[in-house]
Amino acid sequence: MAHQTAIISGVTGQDGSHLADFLLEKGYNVIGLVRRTSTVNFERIAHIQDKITIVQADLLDEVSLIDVLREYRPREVYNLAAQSFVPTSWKQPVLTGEVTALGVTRMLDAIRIADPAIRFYQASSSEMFGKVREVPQTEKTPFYPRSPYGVAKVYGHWITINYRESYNLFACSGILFNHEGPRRGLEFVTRKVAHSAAKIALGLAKELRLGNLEAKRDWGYAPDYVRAQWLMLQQDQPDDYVIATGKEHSVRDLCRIAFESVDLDYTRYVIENNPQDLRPAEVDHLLGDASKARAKLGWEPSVTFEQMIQLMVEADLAALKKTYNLIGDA
Ligand code: NAP
Ligand code: F7E
Repeated sequence: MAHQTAIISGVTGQDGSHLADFLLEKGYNVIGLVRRTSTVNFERIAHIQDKITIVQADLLDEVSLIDVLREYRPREVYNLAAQSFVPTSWKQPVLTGEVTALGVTRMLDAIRIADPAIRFYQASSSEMFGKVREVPQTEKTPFYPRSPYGVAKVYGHWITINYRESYNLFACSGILFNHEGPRRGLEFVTRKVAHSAAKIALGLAKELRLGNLEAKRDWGYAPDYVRAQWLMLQQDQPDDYVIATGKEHSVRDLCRIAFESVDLDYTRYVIENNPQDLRPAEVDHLLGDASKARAKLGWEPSVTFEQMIQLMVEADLAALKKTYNLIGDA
């Protein structure tokens, strides 16, 4: 496996940066695609910037994808790029569709044109289950997306299957439930809570405004989930897999655990049902069944929800102390 080439779209994102770490460890030559921005946003890949090749390409521009595939001739392409924040998908539904839905077709067409032997991973999402039709959700559960993001991901999922069946591509779709860690964007609820708990513990903030505290998610640890992405592309046959922990927690549980980790009572700081953080249509409850991935990929999660939240709060405490030049414990 030494010196295989892999291309990652979305390498500046949470998963892209973890996948780049993982593939470098495996000896891959890693090519990371970045879209052009007026200022660089390489925070998550700063530690590996000299070990990977960064190339400009955009999911909105198919020629840029074809060119990069022709130039670097990868064995594997991981399509992690997306407009991935659910609330933004109501504010920018067309942009979300262009990137998160049609972007998948552009990448699949680029592969078909440049080299149909390339193995392809599509980042599908538990948001496709939305208003769930059964509990827990498996690869066979019907979809009922509840946001423009979820709808776009359903399109990306089915176009991946369609290109596999139409053109015999080695195309896999990973239906990943929420996964988090210290590199999670600040707007997602686990990081928002971890970061605020750390700020309040350090006396840098007084309150935390949130939306619906009763929503439940099956939250896992991002480095575990990128391992599953890689495993899917190492199989003899392309297939689709649910990746989840099989355990659910509410946003309220998340708050309690995060604040308890800094010896605080969340009820004194959290303001719930903040109108700006409520969604036009909510996904109340997601719980995944990853039996197929466990059996066929030998995949298992390695970090519990409680461990992950503590780890995230600790990482934010350390970063904030450094930023504000604070010394001593919180
Ligand atoms: P993320 O942190 O939001 O990263 C998204 C990445 O996509 C960023 O690198 C972003 O670049 C890039 N991107 C956005 N628009 C682009 C465009 N037009 N062309 C090229 N790149 C573009 O997301 P993540 O949490 O790592 O998730 C990775 C993938 O898995 C996404 O497809 C997401 O929808 C999906 N997913 C995530 C989860 C989860 O819980 N994390 C669960 C299921 C599925 P910039 O840095 O320039 O913005
Ligand atoms: O919300 C509730 C919110 O934004 C989780 C993306 O990676 O995972 C992610 O999507 C829950 C929702 O993630 C706040 O209403 C309450 O019920 O962290 P989130 P998400 O929408 O589940 C899926 C699998 C993806 O594919 C997506 O790309 O938490 N919630 N109060 C809040 N959420 C946010 N963001 N902020 C709040 O203040």
